[in-house]
Amino acid sequence: MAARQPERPEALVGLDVGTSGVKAIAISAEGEILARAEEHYPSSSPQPGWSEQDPEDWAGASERALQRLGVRPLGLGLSGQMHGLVCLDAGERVLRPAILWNDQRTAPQCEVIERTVGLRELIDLTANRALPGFTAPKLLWMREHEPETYARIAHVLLPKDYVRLRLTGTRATDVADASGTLMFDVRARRWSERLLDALDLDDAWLPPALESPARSARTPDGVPVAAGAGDQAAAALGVGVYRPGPLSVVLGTSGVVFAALPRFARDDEGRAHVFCHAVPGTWHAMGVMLSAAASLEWVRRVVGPTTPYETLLAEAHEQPPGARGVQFAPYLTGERTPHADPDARGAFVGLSAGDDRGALVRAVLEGVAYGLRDSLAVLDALGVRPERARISGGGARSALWAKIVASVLRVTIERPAAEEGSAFGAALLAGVSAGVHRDVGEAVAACVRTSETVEPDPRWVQAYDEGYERFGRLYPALRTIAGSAAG
Ligand code: XUL
Repeated sequence: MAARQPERPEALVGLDVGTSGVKAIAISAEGEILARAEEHYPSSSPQPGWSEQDPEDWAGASERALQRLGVRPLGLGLSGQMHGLVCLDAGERVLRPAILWNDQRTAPQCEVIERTVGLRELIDLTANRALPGFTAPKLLWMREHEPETYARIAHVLLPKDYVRLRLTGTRATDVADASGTLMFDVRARRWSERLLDALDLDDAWLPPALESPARSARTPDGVPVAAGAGDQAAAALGVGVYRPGPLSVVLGTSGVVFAALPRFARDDEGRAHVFCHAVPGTWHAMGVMLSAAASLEWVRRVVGPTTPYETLLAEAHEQPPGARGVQFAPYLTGERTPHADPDARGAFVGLSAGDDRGALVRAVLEGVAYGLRDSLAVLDALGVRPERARISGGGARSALWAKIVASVLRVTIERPAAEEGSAFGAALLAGVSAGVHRDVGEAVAACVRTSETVEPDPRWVQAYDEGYERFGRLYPALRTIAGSAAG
């Protein structure tokens, strides 16, 4: 007699469609991680500053990762890289490679948008200013540079929403992800007809925008699929930031400082992103730097491509705070918060003959932390004054980096027990959508735990206050030598 297959366990499943790959996790109703699977895919940069991916790669990788989990999903939640433009024709076929969040080609279109609509009016309508990573400027770029393809657009989707379409046949998005398109009235939580009219974009292209825990569709097997969230809102839920309290700090490819707001608020100059949060009826603000862990990856590639990260970080640990005066401007791929400048470029300054690899790596870790403090300063203008932060993202695994960030931001850092960030947040939304949890607050209370805290080092805080003051002079100085360092 054939041996009976063991029953596959029931689980809540979260899927994060990221930039380097997809991550799928399966958790129990109490937040225990039952299974995880990752699948990777390439990006391409057909011209300097461009960043594209094939949406079919996301769909294939998602299907494989979900399969590999080996569970019976009670619910599925989606999260993903934000702002990416996926264009489909009337037969729901992909028209061109997706243009991603870190693509910098649309600076001229952003200027046109802010001139046509008016900066104040734009911030009134969308709560944000036009930034090259956002979705609407990419549509304007296509209209100008690829008019034939543009003429065939019938549907516009965000990255994770294309995966939803492939898994369920349903076109839908959520209000948190829609907030990053620049076509969304963030205060009213719906597409902005006035903005779409002003830019002459067709509202028929856009899918319904649902609150994040709402049920958007079912898979052919009947599994309910939550609307989900952009990766930053999902990462915040995944570390328990669902209402005002601790910040969410992410040290991923990009670096993020994120705060749940007590009520809708916006920055009059649009320096902070103000988006809908993944908790119905609430908002959040965040600052986004484009190269956080990406800066560490870069310096490793340059100074020690075969050296393990642990070795480089140990060498950086040998350095005093302030890296003996070496400073790093982390603008390798332009910047968003607070400089909104796709042409900004990175630099090392203050080098001495005695400086070694450890000094360079330490300066990179510190330069990224100063960039995060710039974002925190922007949130401060909205009344955000946190004492604690929850940290996630690949860079958060470094104890040294966590301590530098705690000391530069002057906050106590709490490390979540589960490192999965966005995928974990997506699984919590799956729990609400499947009726396992009543609401997001209950899902967070049942599932999110912290494992350790990292306090600011009092001996480092002063060095970093001084270092931050000098860091503030770096970007304006680099601008004065535009064409070389500042691009
Ligand atoms: C958020 C943003 C990035 C991407 C990266 O505004 O652009 O965090 O979502 O995945």
